[in-house]
Amino acid sequence: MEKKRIEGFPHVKYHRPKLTGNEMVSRSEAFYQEMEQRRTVREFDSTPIPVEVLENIIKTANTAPSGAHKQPWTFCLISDSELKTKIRKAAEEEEKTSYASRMSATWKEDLKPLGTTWEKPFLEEAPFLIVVFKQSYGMKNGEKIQHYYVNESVGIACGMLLSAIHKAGLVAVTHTPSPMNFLSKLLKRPAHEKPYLLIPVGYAKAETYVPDIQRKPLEDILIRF
Ligand code: IYR
Repeated sequence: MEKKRIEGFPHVKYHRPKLTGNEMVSRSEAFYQEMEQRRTVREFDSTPIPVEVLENIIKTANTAPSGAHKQPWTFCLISDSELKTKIRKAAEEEEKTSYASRMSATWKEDLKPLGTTWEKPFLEEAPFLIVVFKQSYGMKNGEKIQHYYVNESVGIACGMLLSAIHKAGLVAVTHTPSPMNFLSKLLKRPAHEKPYLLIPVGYAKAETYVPDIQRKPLEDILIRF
C-alpha cells in the first residue's frame, strides 16, 4: 500500500469499492435480516468449539473504533472448568444478594418475562466465557497512558463482539453480575482494568426457548429531520 507522510505521521491509502444504491439496499437488508435472528440465549450445548473461532471473534471486537485509537479493552477467554466453577460460585453469591435485596420491585417485575433468577448454570455449561475489561488508563513500562471515551469504546467493541458471535453461528448472554470485582480477583487483573461484561459463548442447547419478545418498530426509534 502506498504510504505518504502527513505532519510526520504515516498515512495509508484507504479504499472501499463504491456500491450502487440497489447493491447497498440488498446488502444492508441481508445483514439486518441476519442480525434480526440474534437472541440472547442462556442455555448452552457443551459441544466443543475450535478456540480459533473465539480468537477470530475477539479479533473482530478489536477492530472497533476507540478514543484516540487507544483500544482500552482486555478480553479474558476462559475454558478451564475449575475457573468457570469459581466464577459461577462468586457470581451467584452476588446475584443471590441482588435478587434478595439490591434490586427494586420494579426491576424484578421487569425481569419476569426473561425468567432470570440468581442461579447461573450457564457460567459452567458454556464452553467459553469471555470477560471484557475496560482499561480506565493504560500502562506501558510503568508509565500511565491516558485513555478517552472508555465506556463508549468498550461498548462498541462489545457490540461488534456480539455480532461476530452471531455470525459464527454461536449464541451468548451479556451477563452483568453486580458488583463484578470478584472477576478482577479471580482473573488477576491489574487495578487499571475494571470488569465490564461477562459473556458466556457456545452453541445454543438443541431444544432451547427464548422469550417471545418484539423489537420496537422503526417509527418508534427513528426521528427524521
Ligand atoms: N444481573 C442480573 C439481573 C439482570 C438484569 C437485567 I437489566 C437483565 O436484562 C437481565 C438480568 C442477572 O444476570 O440475572
